[in-house]
This record gives sequence, structure tokens and C-alpha cells, in this order.
Amino acid sequence: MQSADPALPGFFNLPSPKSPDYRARLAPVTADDTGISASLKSGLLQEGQEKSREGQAVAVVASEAEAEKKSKVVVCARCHSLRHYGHVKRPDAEVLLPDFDFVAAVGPRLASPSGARSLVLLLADASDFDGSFPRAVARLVAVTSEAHHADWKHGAPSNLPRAVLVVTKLDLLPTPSLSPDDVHAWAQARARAGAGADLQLAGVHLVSAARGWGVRDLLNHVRELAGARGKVWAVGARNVGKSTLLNAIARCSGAESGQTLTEAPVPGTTLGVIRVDGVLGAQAKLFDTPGLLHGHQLTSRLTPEEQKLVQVRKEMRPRTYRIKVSFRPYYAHFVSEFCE
Ligand SMILES: Nc1nc2c(ncn2[C@@H]2O[C@H](COP(=O)(O)OP(=O)(O)O)[C@@H](O)[C@H]2O)c(=O)[nH]1
Ligand SMILES: [Mg+2]
Repeated sequence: MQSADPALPGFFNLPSPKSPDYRARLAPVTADDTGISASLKSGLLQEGQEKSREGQAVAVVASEAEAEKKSKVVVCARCHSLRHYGHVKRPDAEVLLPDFDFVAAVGPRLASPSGARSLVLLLADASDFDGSFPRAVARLVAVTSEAHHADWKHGAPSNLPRAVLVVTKLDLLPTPSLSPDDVHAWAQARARAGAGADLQLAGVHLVSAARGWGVRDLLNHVRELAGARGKVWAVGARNVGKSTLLNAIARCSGAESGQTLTEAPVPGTTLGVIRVDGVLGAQAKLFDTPGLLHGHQLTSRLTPEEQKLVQVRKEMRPRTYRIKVSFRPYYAHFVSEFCE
């Protein structure tokens, strides 16, 4: 906590000093409210029969205003800026925010053989699989499952954490030149290469939250795996599309909570674990999590301006270039390859 700079995280204001009897100066609340008209109390104009039609119109306006107020979502200033302007006001203050460590925060719950069922959605970006697949979390699930499986064989209670691989942003892959079966097999192979061959996946889903591809199938599978009381965590590197996917899942499920997670092409948009209500039923819980730092995600090492330059927004196209021996092509100025 600090009180020096209101723009930096953790800012707080000390309340102004008050005298001990400051409450005594407030007017006492009286039981006698006969002097206040009923219309003023209800906020609606209902005076006299002759004004009844006018009163009805005002009542409709008032109820519409009430409904609009209810449907309006209150968000913090940082989310407001991200939602409406696509950037945070003070990028220099972002480095002061703590990193999210899923293994430390949720690992003990996954390791616990009792309690609610755990399901981890391992999200990887189709346009940068190796730079976004959450290896450490996948490894944790693999090791925990293995340990629980051994306990279960010896008769101990065992609640195996399950993992589902979700490949996001499928719309960015060159569709005519790739078959879904090939992408499916490739994604599974890359996940095993990253987390170890002992990673058991309960399923692989190829989705595009932007286009709504595969979202319903994923929702049905998640409901089935989570059961009535399970806990589901969406985990992945920054910008992999966790919040966008959970919003798409919530829309697909017809959830009426009105809650929308903030989505933005800015790394580290989501700051804490957020429970998404009304998607999986009363007892089961779905959580959005902050993006993990990924050592292989090159975009997380760039400045916001550079990130905008290399951000993939449209479907990728295969290109062929003829390059002379000993020349070196540069991709987006930060990857190069020497031609022999
Ligand atoms: N093309 C495309 N972009 C997506 C998709 N899902 C998310 N994005 C974009 O990826 C960026 C990061 O999304 P966000 O949900 O905030 O990522 P998070 O940090 O993992 O929560 C945003 O600009 C989204 O619009 C998708 O399915 N297709
Ligand atoms: Mg997010």
C-alpha cells in the first residue's frame, strides 16, 4: 500500500480527521414521514387522477432506467480503459503488478485427493502453440494424476485432476491448407513434447471464440467432466484468449449473470482469479485466471508498440520466398534464419 501516487497500484487515501461527536450533527431519522408524498418516496409521479397517464409514462421511463442500471456492468478504471481504448492508462505501473503463479496458487488444491473434482483447461494459441502452452501446469497435472493413481490403486481416496487441451484462435490458421485432424494430432504431439509423454488428456478441442467454432462442444464436454460440483480452471499464457473463450462459453450457455470478462490484446489484462457464474450450474465453478509468464512467448518481451506490429489479427497465409545462400530473412524484425 502507498499514498504517494494515485496512478500507481495500491494507492489509498487516509480518511480526514473527524471530531468524536461528528455523528451528533447529522439530523436524527424520525419515524414520522407523513410530510413526504408517496410519489416522492417511490420516485414516481402519481399525483391526481388527471395526471395518471403522465404518471404511467414516467413509471415506464423509471422502470426502464432501473433495468438499464441493472444491466450496466460496473468495472474498475483499468478495465474501463482496456475495454474502450484498448490500453492501460499507465503502462509503467503494470510492471509493479505481481505475477500469477498457478502452481503455487492452485497446485495444493489439485494435489488434494479429496474434495471437488478439478478440471484444468490448458489453453494454447494456435498461432503460437509452443510460445503459449502452459507446460508447468500441464506437468503439475501429469505428476499429480500419476501420484493419485498410485494411491487409488492402494485403496486411498483419489480425485484425479483432469486436463483438456484447448487450442484457441483456430480462425488464424490457414484453413484450406490444414485439416482439423492434422491440427488435432499436431497439437496433442506438441503438448506431450512440452509436458512429457505421461500427460493424459481427457480431450483436445480446437476452438475459435471469435467465430464461435467448437465452443458448444467444449461447453458440453466441460459440463460432463466437471460433474455437479467440479472446479474448472482456464489456464494459459498471456493473451492466449482465456477471457474471450470464457465469455463465448457464457454466451453459449445462456448465462444471465450479465458478467463480461475484460478481453484486450494487452498482456496481463486479467489480474486475479475470477469466478464465472451461471455457466456450469449451481455447484460447479468455472474460473478465469491471469495469464502465465511464458519463457518462449516472444511477444511478452516486446513493448506495447512492437506487440501491435506483430499481433496476428487475420488468417495466416503460407508464403514462399526464394532466398539466396548465405542470406538471412528477418521475420517481424525479431526472428531470423541463416540460409546455408
Ligand atoms: N482472431 C482471434 N482472436 C482472438 C480469439 N480469442 C481471443 N482473441 C484475441 O486475443 C486477445 C487476447 O484475448 P484475451 O481473452 O484478453 O486473452 P487472455 O489474456 O488469455 O485472457 C484479444 O485481442 C482477443 O480479441 C479468437 O478466437 N480469434
Ligand atoms: Mg484475460
